[in-house]
Amino acid sequence: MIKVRISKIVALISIISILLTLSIPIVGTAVSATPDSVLPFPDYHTDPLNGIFYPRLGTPAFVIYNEEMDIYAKRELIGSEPSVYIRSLFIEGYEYALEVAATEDVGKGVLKITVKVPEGIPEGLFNLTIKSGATELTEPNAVYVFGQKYPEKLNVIHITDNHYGVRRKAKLLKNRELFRQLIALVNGLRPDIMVHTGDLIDGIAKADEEDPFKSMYQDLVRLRVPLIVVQGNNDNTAVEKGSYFWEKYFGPLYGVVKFGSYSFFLLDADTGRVRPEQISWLDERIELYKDVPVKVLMIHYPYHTEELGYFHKEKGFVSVVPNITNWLESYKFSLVLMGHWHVDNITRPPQVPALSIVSNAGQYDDVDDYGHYRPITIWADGTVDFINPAPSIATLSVKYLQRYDGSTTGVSVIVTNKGTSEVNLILSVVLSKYQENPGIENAEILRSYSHKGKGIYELGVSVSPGEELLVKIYVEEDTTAPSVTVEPEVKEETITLWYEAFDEGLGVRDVKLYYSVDNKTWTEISPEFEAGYPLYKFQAKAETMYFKILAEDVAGNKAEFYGTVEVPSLKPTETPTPTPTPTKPPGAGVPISYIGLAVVGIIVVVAAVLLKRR
Ligand SMILES: [Ca+2]
Repeated sequence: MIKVRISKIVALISIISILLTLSIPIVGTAVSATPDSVLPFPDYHTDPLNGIFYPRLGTPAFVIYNEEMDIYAKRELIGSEPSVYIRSLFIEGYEYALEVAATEDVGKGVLKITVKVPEGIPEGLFNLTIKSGATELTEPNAVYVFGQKYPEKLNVIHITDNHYGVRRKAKLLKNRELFRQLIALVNGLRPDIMVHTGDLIDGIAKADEEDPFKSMYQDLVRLRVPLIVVQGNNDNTAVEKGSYFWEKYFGPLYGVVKFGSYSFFLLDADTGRVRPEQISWLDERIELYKDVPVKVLMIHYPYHTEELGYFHKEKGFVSVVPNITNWLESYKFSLVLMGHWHVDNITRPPQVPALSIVSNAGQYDDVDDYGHYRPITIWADGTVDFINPAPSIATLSVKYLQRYDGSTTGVSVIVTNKGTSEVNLILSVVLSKYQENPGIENAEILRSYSHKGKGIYELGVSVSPGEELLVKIYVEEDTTAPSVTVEPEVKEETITLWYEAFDEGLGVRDVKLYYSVDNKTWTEISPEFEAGYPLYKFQAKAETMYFKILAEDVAGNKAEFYGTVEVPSLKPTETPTPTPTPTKPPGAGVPISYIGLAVVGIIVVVAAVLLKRR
């Protein structure tokens, strides 16, 4: 891992130094060192992952034909006259060029590129690409094209408090699974925008804990709907430790997204500390857009009850809540969206100056309290309709059993509707190959394209009340059994088997785990649920314990895997004994072809774990 990182950094440095050596002049009018006071984002503390400061994955641009759009990129990465494109795998033409109208150095290492959106680009969500010489910068899901005009209303889904994590902790892994299902459902329902009010990530423990941000980014790239997001106090744990992963992966800490009749102001509530600089910054933008009919404030902390402000040397704690309520009153905000409380809470005028909605959490809070999302309609005149209480994926859910990223020949999806009305969903799939007429069950193909050999599909699925559908799409019959990686965790005499199952074709349907003392008699392990996540645990009764995993894919292909765990506390003497090679019990009748490799893999994993523990 370290080697990879160093080589990437070296590569980036060399690209940058080559660009500097060439010292190609920046095109356009050079208005150097006069920072534009109304940039839509504040100063960054670190470089954005893709060299683009704005628009971003979390603060996209919404555009119509013949309109100008400002793009802000890292000046030193753009060596020659830039060209700008928007691209989407899910739109037939794939790539569309935008016309560069002007470039301008706005200071602090930022280059502004003004582009015009030509007519005829299909409506939809695109990646934004800046090309300049050999450099290509791409920010995913950063541009949404509405077409001829902005819509009369926005269908929005509000999600908040997902507490996503990747560490081996039941709650984090459950929350990750729930978030992935929420992304799939939002894509399925296809609103105009997904808005998120923070705690995307659960609090991190160490300054270099970048993995949850990186993994979240990879999940957000799968969105087929533009996302506007502001950080919460848990996301802020990274900032507290000096790591600006939020800026690197998602967007600025606060900012504004404005288009047509709509404006969204993002207030970073930190952990309740809001500096006066941020208030002045937002003051200026709100005043600038005072004539925009619809104003929405997005903030993690409910401003109407929580204390927000900063400490002043002489004055002590200074609250910024009066500033917020003054904005809502004076500029006639239509809506305030919030999270943090993990409950639904609706407060209306005259109790508060603007309709204030706190939505229930996306994370796992209890057996019947998880995976919430709230559909909201915002009209161009400022009227707001919403569903209350916030629905949950316990009622309507979309669960992909397979990666749908172009790495497999098939994908299956379980769609469940426990509600009272029929629901129509759009499911996106990328397969490793394209076929005009792939195998398909329980869905119809709405659109399909071939891109560089991959198969791009959008499926229409209708699911009746009380129905559960297994949707399948495949370009090859699935004849390969799943594979499993296992890492046993030994704590005293309790063994937890952490596993991950993969499949080449349609996806894994079922996994069963067993243990044995003698490698002959097997006991199935019933999962213990912690925060809704199944943990497979058993008690060791001997120094060497055996485990077995049976995995089955959606096509019915089965595989068995075996392994051993050494339990140091049950060792009779200090003399080390050799680990017996795990063997398949005789007479199980499983084809050898798919056992051999897996067993070797598990031995390696177990050995590695044992070595690490010493
Ligand atoms: Ca398979």
